[in-house]
Amino acid sequence: GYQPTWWKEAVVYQIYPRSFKDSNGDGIGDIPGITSKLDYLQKLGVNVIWLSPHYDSPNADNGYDIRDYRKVMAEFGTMADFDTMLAGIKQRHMRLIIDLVVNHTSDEHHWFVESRKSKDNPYRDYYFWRDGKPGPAGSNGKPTMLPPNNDPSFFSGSAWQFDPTTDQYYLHYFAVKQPDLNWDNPKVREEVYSLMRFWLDKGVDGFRMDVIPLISKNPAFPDLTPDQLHNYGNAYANGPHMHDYLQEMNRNVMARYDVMTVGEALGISLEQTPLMVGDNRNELNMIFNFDAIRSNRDGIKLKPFDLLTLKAIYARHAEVLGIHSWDTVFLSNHDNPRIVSTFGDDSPEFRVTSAKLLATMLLTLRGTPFLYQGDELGMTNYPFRSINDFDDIEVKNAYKANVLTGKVPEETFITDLRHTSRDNSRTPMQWDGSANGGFTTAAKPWLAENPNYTQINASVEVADPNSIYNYTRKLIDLRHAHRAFVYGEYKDLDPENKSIFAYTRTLGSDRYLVVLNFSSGPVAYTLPAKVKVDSLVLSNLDSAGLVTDTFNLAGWEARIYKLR
Ligand code: ISL
Ligand code: CA
Repeated sequence: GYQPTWWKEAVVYQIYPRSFKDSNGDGIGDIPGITSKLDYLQKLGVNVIWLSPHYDSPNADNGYDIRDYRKVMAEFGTMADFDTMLAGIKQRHMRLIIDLVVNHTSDEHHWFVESRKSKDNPYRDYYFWRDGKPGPAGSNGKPTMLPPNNDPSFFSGSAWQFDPTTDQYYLHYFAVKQPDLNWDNPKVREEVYSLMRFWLDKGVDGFRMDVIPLISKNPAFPDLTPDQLHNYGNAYANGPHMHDYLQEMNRNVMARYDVMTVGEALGISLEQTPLMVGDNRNELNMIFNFDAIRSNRDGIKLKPFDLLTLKAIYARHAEVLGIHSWDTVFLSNHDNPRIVSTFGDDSPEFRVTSAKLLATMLLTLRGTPFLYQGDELGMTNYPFRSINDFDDIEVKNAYKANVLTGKVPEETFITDLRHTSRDNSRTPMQWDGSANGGFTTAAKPWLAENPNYTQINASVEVADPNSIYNYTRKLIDLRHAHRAFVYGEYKDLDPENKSIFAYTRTLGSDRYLVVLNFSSGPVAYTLPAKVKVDSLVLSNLDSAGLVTDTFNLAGWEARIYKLR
């Protein structure tokens, strides 16, 4: 069976600090704000917090562009504030993992400021600098300059930026202000390991590693083929030394501490996953695969949700990862729209029930569950109307590249982004019914609060025994109380059923059944003859008391049974 460890048994809660809680009235969430809400998190029952970047940053990409890895972002507070927060987390028997963003830095990081100065600067090789390619002759008869290759940036345009100081281009897979670090330089790797130790020595319990599969590049930078251009994330991932560097990092850093690591595995297939997280690989503990969370997406367009596809993904995970590779379960984060609006039904009729069903699934599937802030309240997507309502650099750049050039009609663009924009999940937490949802005392938060905060907020939900918050709390208790939900074998009872997701988790004689109606209409579901129900453990509707072999499930009903 599995080797038990704390991070397998954890329930993780992601905090996006900018949007969590503002303590000083400047409209921006901050670290003292987080500290003031630790009791709320402890009561919910989560035991690991993943904090999105809290480091000094000019915020081209909300902190995913780091200027100083050893400093706290001034808007978020001071190092003393961080230490107080960490102590408060430990006092409550919770743990903290922080975001490690080391595929790239900010262009304002001291290393890059030096690097761009001259070709022989000692920091030149910390980044990728290349000559351009001569293009066709321009209007003045002289050849124009083209980027070194055709790599696109995730945030629109070329991944190469020309820098007139030395007449060369530098690589940036993300924004122009996020130059990629050159991991082939051993000095860069030592710098990274050293900054990791700096935070671990303070007592943090591990890292979520941003776009970690991109750290190793082919230094020849060949052009991508038309096929590769279709999914350039896959082409960028899994470079020639990725596994060497992760193993080196593990030897130099992780092996010396009791830590949890989770890699954001952009571009890694399920088949490649055991090579990163296998228990004899000494690389990472677990990764985020994007197969499930993007199963109803086609770029920025939403595709209809298909339960069969989702079930097939979870079945394949169990098969491919087996008992030697640990998994994650998540359907939301700061890069994706709200879970209930995307995988549930956020209409007034079904928002509460479907949000509870999704929580039931996340907290009973195999793998460490990750909840995103506000999911426990059933927070929804934001009603974006115009480009001015957005903040995200990904949206702004795509608008320039696609709408302003006439390639995509404005209305189509806004409609798509209303469903898929990252800003949907970045609107501030809805703490209570007062102005700006109690997030800030400023007249205006950095990003508008969802106007539905008057109904959907923590103060109402903590007090209501039937709220999504209190239901999530019960689920977390249940997962912590029964190891079958953590280490139990997973079996999908009816993979071909289009509206019902029914599965068992079995650890020795401890057996549970989870039945989820992924549709808004009533469905009758008959259990396979050999599955014998003992008693109802938890349900998101109170109609579910009866124990029979045929369940009459209401729309979005979810039930957990103990089996005989
Ligand atoms: O969210 C995406 C598209 O909508 C992804 O392409 C995303 O950019 C990708 O998963 C990488 O995400 C991570 O690195 C980015 C940062 O903007 C994201 O917030 C972060 O999660 C660059 O650091
Ligand atoms: Ca603040």
